[in-house]
Order: sequence, then C-alpha cells, then structure tokens
Amino acid sequence: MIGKEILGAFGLDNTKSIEKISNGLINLTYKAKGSDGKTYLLQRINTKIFPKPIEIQENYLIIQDCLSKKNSYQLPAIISTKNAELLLEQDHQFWRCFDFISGTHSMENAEDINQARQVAHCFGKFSADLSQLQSGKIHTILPNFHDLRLRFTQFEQALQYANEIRKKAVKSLIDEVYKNKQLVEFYDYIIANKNKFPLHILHHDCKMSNILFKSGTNEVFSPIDLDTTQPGYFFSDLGDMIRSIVPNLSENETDINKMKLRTDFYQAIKDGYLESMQQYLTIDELSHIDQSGKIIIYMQAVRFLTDYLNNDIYYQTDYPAQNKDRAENQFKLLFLLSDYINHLSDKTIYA
Ligand code: GN1
Ligand code: MG
Repeated sequence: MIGKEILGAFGLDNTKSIEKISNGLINLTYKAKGSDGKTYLLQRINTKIFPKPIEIQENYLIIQDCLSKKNSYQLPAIISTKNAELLLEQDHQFWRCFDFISGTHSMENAEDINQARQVAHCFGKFSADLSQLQSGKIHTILPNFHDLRLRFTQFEQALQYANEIRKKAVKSLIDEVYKNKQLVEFYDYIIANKNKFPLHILHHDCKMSNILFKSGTNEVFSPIDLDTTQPGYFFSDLGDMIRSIVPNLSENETDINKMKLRTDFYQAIKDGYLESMQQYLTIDELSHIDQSGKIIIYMQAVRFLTDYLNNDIYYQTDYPAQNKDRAENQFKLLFLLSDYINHLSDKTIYA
C-alpha cells in the first residue's frame, strides 16, 4: 500500500479510496480518489528497469507540449509534488502522479475491426505528430530497447548460465529461437542500412490498454504510458499492435491450442497505422511492413524465454513457469502469423 507521506506529498492527504490497478508487468499503479472528488493515478516507477525516472517525466512534458501545439492529443496532466517536483523520491523509490481524466476508460482488447483500426490510427498519429522532435530532443529512456541482436545475445548469455532443470524444460523453445534466427539477420540488415530504415519517434508499448477512450462514444481520447517513447525503427509500434491485438488470446493464456489469428484485425491495424504514418515511411520500410509483427513477436518470445532462463528477474510473474508459458504462447503466435504472411498475396501493396 501507499504510505501517508507519499499521498501527502502530492496533496492527497484525505483520500477517499485507493485501489491498486494492474496495468503491465513493470510499474506499480494505484487509483486514488481525492477529497476534492477528483481521481488521480499514482505510480511507483520500477527503477531497476527505468534507472533515470526524471528523464521519463522530462520527455512527457516535451511530448505533451509538442502535441498540444499541434492541436493533437491532450495528455493527462502530471501532478507535481507540493514542492513543485515532477517526482517524489521516498526511501530510494520514485513516485509520480497524474490526473485521471474523468469520462475516459481503457480497454484490454479490441472488440471489432473498427476499434483495432482506431487504435492503430492513434499510435500512428502519435508518431506522425511527433516527427519534428527527431533531432535528438528527447531522452532515450531505454537504450537498445528493441535491439533484436542484443536480445538474441542476452538470450545466449542466459542459456550459458541457466540451471539444467530450467534449460531442459524449454528445450523445444530454445530450438524455436534458432529456427527463426533469420529475423535477427533481417534486423542486422535494417541497422546496416540506416538511409533505408531511418529512426522515428515511437511509443514502444502499443497495447490496447495504453489508449484512453471517451466513455459513451468509445472514441479515442489519447495514448498513455509514454515511458518508452523514444527513437526506434519502423517495425516496433505496428508490430506490438499486431502482437497484442491480432491473436484471440492474451500473452498470459496457457491454453494455446485455442489460439487463432484474427486476420481481419491484422488488415485493419495495418490500414489504420499507415493512414497516419505512410507519408513518413520510406519505400523500403513499406515494402517490409509485414515483417513488423514477426520481429516483435519473436523478440517478445525471446525476452520471456531469457527471463525464464534467468530465474524471472525482469517480468512480474504469478507462478514459477509463467515466463516459459508466455514464451510458448508467443512462439505459437509467431508460427501462425508467419504462415499467414507467407500466404498473403498483397504483401507489397503499400510500396
Ligand atoms: C512490458 O509493463 P508493460 O506491460 O507496460 C515491457 C514491454 C513488453 C510487455 C509485455 C519496459 O510492458 O516491452 O512488451 O511488458 N516493457 C518494458 O507484456 O520492458
Ligand atoms: Mg508500459
């Protein structure tokens, strides 16, 4: 629970209620009702993963300002501490507070292709509207975050030091990493051809629940959780939406025999994203656009598997084999998506 001093530091001395909300595998998030009747979001930033939280807050203000000047999305306001600080440091932990915009809500999954298209259009527009920030104005919060070569190297290191029992339990998944290694080589090709594949400002965590919708109409209000907004390559945001929205099951689902691709959602996401982003992408990026989902799903599978081999030091887990199950889930998704894309007839229609 949150201590009184923390609430007090943000001026929330007499909160009516506090509720922990689960959003994500990294930070701890609470919703608090203040005595003023307003709702606030309090978050403890995981500094093992985000060692410089102040840079996240600074980026947020830059992004907020840029979007507001463009009459684009209105982001939830940061609530400063009583001492006018963007963060509260308490016992070596960092807390921040946001205004919780009333009349909005988030959703875990897209119900229909129209919603999927709206989500993709929103994250695309977010990047498009930030395209002028490219000149290194914002901090890179997680260097090499979506660096697939590095993720592969980290996997091989984990494999080297993993205990035999865990290694044996994931033998078939380790084989999958090597079977799909051409994706790591494709990533190397991207890095070696920076003119063809330039950097863009990307959100880097484009799941459905990171968008606020207006209650009632279900129109998009704004993207949220901008912690990882930083420069990256064309595949990241589109790929993450494909990863998290196209399957009928979540990454935590263990009954993966039930997994199916919602292929109409795939097309809707691609269309919605390109509607906003096409003019900012090169011919090479457009002609490889269908690699996006594959790269990100593979990377996520490798990351879950690496964490399992490392005895679960990164992602929060509810039971011991959860990272193994998540990796298995993601490899199944990669298999289904690769098969679908191999049979697509309009692979390069956007090029
Ligand atoms: C992490 O905590 P959350 O859900 O916002 C991770 C993403 C993964 C996601 C998988 C900083 O994000 O890259 O896609 O888990 N974020 C970080 O659920 O590692
Ligand atoms: Mg996140």
